[in-house]
Amino acid sequence: MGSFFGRLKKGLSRSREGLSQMLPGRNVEALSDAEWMDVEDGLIMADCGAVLSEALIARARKRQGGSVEALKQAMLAMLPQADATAMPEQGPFVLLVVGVNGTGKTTTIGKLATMFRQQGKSVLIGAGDTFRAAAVEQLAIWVERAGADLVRQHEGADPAAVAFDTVQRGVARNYDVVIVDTAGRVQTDRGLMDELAKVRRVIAKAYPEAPHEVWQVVDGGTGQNAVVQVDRFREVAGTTGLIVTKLDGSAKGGIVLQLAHHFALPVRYVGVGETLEGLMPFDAEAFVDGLLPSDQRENPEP
Ligand SMILES: Nc1nc2c(ncn2[C@@H]2O[C@H](COP(=O)(O)OP(=O)(O)OP(=O)(O)O)[C@@H](O)[C@H]2O)c(=O)[nH]1
Ligand SMILES: [Mg+2]
Repeated sequence: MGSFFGRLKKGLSRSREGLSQMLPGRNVEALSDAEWMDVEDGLIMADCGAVLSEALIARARKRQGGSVEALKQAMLAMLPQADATAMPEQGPFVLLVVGVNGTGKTTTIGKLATMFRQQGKSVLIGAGDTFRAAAVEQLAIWVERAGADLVRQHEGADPAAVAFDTVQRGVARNYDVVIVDTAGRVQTDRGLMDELAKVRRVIAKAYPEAPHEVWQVVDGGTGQNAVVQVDRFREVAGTTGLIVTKLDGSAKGGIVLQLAHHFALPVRYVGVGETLEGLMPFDAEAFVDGLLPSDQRENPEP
């Protein structure tokens, strides 16, 4: 756990350093108008977006002792509470994973499969990215390592058919968890977005309760475009939760706040690395702490 927070903190260091210059320090009781304006600029630079940044400042200023602590509380209040993912009492939990190209879908599925296996659950994965043989191979490696099972078809097969097969088999063989991978697609590609809608429809034909969740994987370094991506995927695929990856890189963490707030979607997990340990359940408090400069006296940085 320690290393996770370390990596998250390190990943968010750019945003934090930017904000540090704007924020006079966590102990300052009340900031001046000019200081608050600087803070607002800092939030915008950290990818929080102009509208949310203004709202955060307004909320923080309303709170007693309108300080960095008040800003933190305002941020926390804006993050929807993510309850633990509800597992169905009977039948498999079916998860569809969607998103733009290269955001980390397949890697994240590998990590999730491992996590579910470690919890003692049986896991079936569908290789719904049939565009490239390499995509299936990449998934197959993760699946084998996790000790999960894979449903695959030939290259170029209909992704909806793969999804249908996977869910049908998952139900028939009583798996605990079924996860369907999909090819990356840009939200402006009409044909591919229609295809995704079809994948979703067909999953429900195989098992009317499914999918229980549709998680969209977003690259934390995407910036404002992430808002457009989530907007369109939600419309087409019915996104129910978000996974924000690559927060160990040059991502500016404000996008997490912005997405969670704008769409009222829970952030389920965050990715902070390419390896297995690089996926962790989202912890709002740890995240906000990573984003904001810490109080140097109480909590010195290593
Ligand atoms: N640093 C870092 N890299 C990540 C993270 N998650 C995924 N990656 C890397 O991002 C790259 C793309 O990951 P994939 O899992 O193939 O992404 P994808 O969404 O399945 O890609 P397509 O199927 O091509 O759309 C790989 O090199 C991953 O190792 C993360 O949290 N941090
Ligand atoms: Mg992939």
